[in-house]
Formats: sequence, C-alpha cells, structure tokens
Amino acid sequence: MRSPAIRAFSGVLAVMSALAAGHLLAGLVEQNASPFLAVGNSAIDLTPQPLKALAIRWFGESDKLVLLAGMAVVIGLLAVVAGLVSRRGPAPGAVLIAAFGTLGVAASIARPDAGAFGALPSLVAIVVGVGAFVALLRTDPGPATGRRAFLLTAGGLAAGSLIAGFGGTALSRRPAGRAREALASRLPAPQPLPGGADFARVGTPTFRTANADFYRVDTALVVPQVDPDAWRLRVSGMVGRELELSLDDLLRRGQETRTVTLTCVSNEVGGPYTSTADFTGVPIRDLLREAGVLPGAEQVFSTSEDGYTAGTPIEALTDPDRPALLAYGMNGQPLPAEHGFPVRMVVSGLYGFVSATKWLTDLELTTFDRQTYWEQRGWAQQAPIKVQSRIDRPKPFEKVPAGRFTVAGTAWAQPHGVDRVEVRVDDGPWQEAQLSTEVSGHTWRMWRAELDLAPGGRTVECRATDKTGKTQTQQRVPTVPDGATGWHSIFCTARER
Ligand SMILES: Nc1nc2c(c(=O)[nH]1)N[C@H]1C(S)=C(S)[C@@H](COP(=O)(O)O)O[C@H]1N2
Ligand SMILES: [Mo]
Repeated sequence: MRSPAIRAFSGVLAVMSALAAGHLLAGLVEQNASPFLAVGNSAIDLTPQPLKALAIRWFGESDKLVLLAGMAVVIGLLAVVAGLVSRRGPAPGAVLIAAFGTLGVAASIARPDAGAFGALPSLVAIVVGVGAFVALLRTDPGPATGRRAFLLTAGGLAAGSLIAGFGGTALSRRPAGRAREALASRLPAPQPLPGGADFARVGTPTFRTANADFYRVDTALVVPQVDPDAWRLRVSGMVGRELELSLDDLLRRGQETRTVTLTCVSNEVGGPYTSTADFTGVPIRDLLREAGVLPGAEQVFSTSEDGYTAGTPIEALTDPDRPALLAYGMNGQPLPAEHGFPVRMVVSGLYGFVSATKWLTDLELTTFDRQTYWEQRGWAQQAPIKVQSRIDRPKPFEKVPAGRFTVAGTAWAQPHGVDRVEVRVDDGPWQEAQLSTEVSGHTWRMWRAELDLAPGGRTVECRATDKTGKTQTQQRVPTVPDGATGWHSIFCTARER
C-alpha cells in the first residue's frame, strides 16, 4: 500500500472534497445545511456559557473566525488519522470519514432553522468523501501509470473542491438586488444633527455610527441571506387577529425614523459594543394594536430566520415615549445583511439580546413562561440598559503630556438619557465634564473635561448620572446575567514636555 504521507494526504483531500461538495449543495438548497457550518453552528449553541463569554472576551468580533479556523484544524487532523489508519486498504479511513459525515447529518437536522433538505448536503458529503478516499487509495501503486492516475485523481479533486467551495459561498450570497433598491428609494436621507453632538475631534466616536462600523453581535456563523420577496412576518399567539405581512405590506404602514443607541449586554465596562444609527421602520405598537393584544399576554417572543429567539416585555413596546420599531432602514440605507436585512427590531432602553432581533420572521404574544435562546443559557429575562460611561481618550496605558489635558468619552442611559458625567484623577475630587448637545434620551452623549495631570502614572475614572438621578454604581458586576456595572478607569502616564 501507499506510504503514510500519501495516505494522510489522501485523507485530507477526500475530506476537503466532501466538505466542498456539501457546501456547494447547501448553497443551492439551504445555506446553513453546509456540513462545516452546521457543525460550527451546533458548536456555538452547545458551548457552555462561561466558555462562550471567554471566547467573546478574547477574540471579540473575530470569535466566529477563530471557531472556523479551529474547526478546520481539528477536521484536518482527523482526516490525517483517517489516512494513517488505512494501512491495508481504504476501509478503516472510509468508516471514519462516514462517521464524521454522520456528525454533520446530525448537526444539520438539529438546527432550529433546518428545512426539508437539511440532511442532504451532509449525506452527499459522505458519498463524495468515501468515494474520493477509496479512489485515491485504490489507484494502482505500480510505477508510472499508477502515479499518473493518482496525480490526476488528486488534481481533479483539489480543483473540484476549490470550485465547489467558492461556488457554494457565491450561491448563498444571492443578492437581494431589486427589492433592496425598491426599499432604498423609500428611505429618508439622514437628517442633519444639532451642532456639537459629539467630540470626535478630541477622540470620541462620531455621533452616528457608519453602518460599516456599527458593532455586530449575534450567534450566526454566516450571515443569514433572506429573500425579501419571500419574506413574511407572522404576528400570532395571544392576539385577537393573526397577521401575516410581506415587506410591501410593511412599507405601506406608517413610517417612523428614530435615532437610537443600541447596546449589548455582553459589553464589558469600557467595551466597544454600543453604536448609534437612524433606524427607519414601522412602530411595533401600531402592529400590536392592529393584531389586538389579548389580556394576560406579557411578552413579544420574537424569532429570527436562523432560529434565534428573544423576549421583549409588552410595556416597552407600547410605551408612547420610546422608539420601538420593526426597522428596515439604517442611516438611510436598507438594513445591511449583518444587521438583519430585511427587517429587525430596535427598542430603546433594553439590551439587544431582549429587544433587537435581526432577520426577524415571527412575533408571538406569550407569557414569560416561554424561554428564549439566552434565557436557556443563564441570561436574564428582563434586561433594561444600565447607565454607563466610558473613557475614549486617553487610551489605556497611553503616554500623555503632563499639565492640562483633555479627556473625552461616551455615556449612555437609554431611554432616560444622560444628565451628568464626572471625572476624577487618582481618587481626587470629582470634576463635572462638559456634555455634548443632547439629541435624545435614546442616544448616547459624549463628554469632555480638562484635567490637570501631574507627571507620573495617573488613573482616570468616570461615572455618569441619568435623567432620573441614578448615578452609575462603582460596584463591579460581570455581564452575565443582565449587564456589567462599575466605573471605567484608565491608567496612563503623564510625562513632562
Ligand atoms: N437573529 C439574531 N438577532 C440578534 C442577535 C442574534 O444573535 N441573532 N443578537 C442580539 C444581540 S445580543 C445584540 S446586542 C444585537 C446586536 O445588533 P447589531 O449586531 O446590529 O449591532 O442584536 C440582537 N439580535
Ligand atoms: Mo447583545
């Protein structure tokens, strides 16, 4: 038989061909049924909460890339093993490859968004993987002719895998071109902001976050691609009248544009998961009135295209004072795919995991008994945003000139708004910061303050107070279950000029 190196190579090539064939087929029938992605998605859903939190802390928004790369390494090693154990013939490796494939089948069927063809890509992957492995190991090892045949088979499989892999990815990115343009023409251009809404010149973010820079947090390994023509929103459960609306139906209803700062419950003190945009869509309260909420209903249980679920208390959605939208526009553009195209929820004052469902497909009026995706994983049911502030300048451990120095940052307390921000150096007296022009209580507010920094190591801290008079607590609590608290502090070194 073949040398160990050739067998290992055959294992890797066979598994690669299998995954590529499955990926191509999934691109044609069901994107997330790709064996590689299905296993990855199951891994995300099955990962214990502490490990997930660690992954987000270490890798931030690259956590999914790290997972995919890690999976590729593990699968590669298993493929090498499949080759190495097939010393006398392809049978042991073929059995192993079929066993991995079965894992893919299980993962694709178990997906909450699995469709009728869920298992097909993984089944085809098994056939291709076993077939390729047997073909590679069976090519006559005799000299010239055998080597030619092997190289031809290997080359063919490698080229085929590349084409299938890229093809599958291209197919699952089918653009929603026409509907997107129709939507774009219905969206208002962003209105000018009042002067002095941010202190971007001294290091705060801009008041509005560009769509491309808006933070992104979700469980989707690949961005769901929803066909806007086939999209329907169902409003059901404890309602007088069920609704089923197309995108056109939604566009015919009253349109509202609100500037809202979204905040993630996973944001550590000082973290980046908060951004602001103009969201355009239909007030959720209008749809609830249309459907007629029955007495006893407590939450709107929302479901996304990819099976994610969240629960929003009805009071937050019917409160006349706070924006609560089924949004299809973001900063004058149709929602980008990463942020929930075609329609997502946006509610001021609640963390995103209980209020901002992207790729929305279902709103069900229920009681709080019905558990959501994150509740099943130890997060809270009720999650109003906690007043927070962050120092953006200086950066941690930055070296700054001693003497007068402008520190600047961001604060938020949706839906009430920020009333005051104070800063202090090395446990000294609190000094009130200057606030940017208020846009609304539903958005963040920037602050700046001139500090006098004596030479040496300095610790700068800030704290905010909201419009109800509640001052940010110093007590540090972690993000689980309902959002971190504590004062952001930065250590910097002031140096004589
Ligand atoms: N379908 C779906 N919607 C989702 C999530 C998700 O994982 N899946 N994550 C939620 C969380 S935790 C947050 S903070 C916001 C983030 O929205 P963004 O990515 O547009 O900033 O989306 C929410 N909506
Ligand atoms: Mo979040």
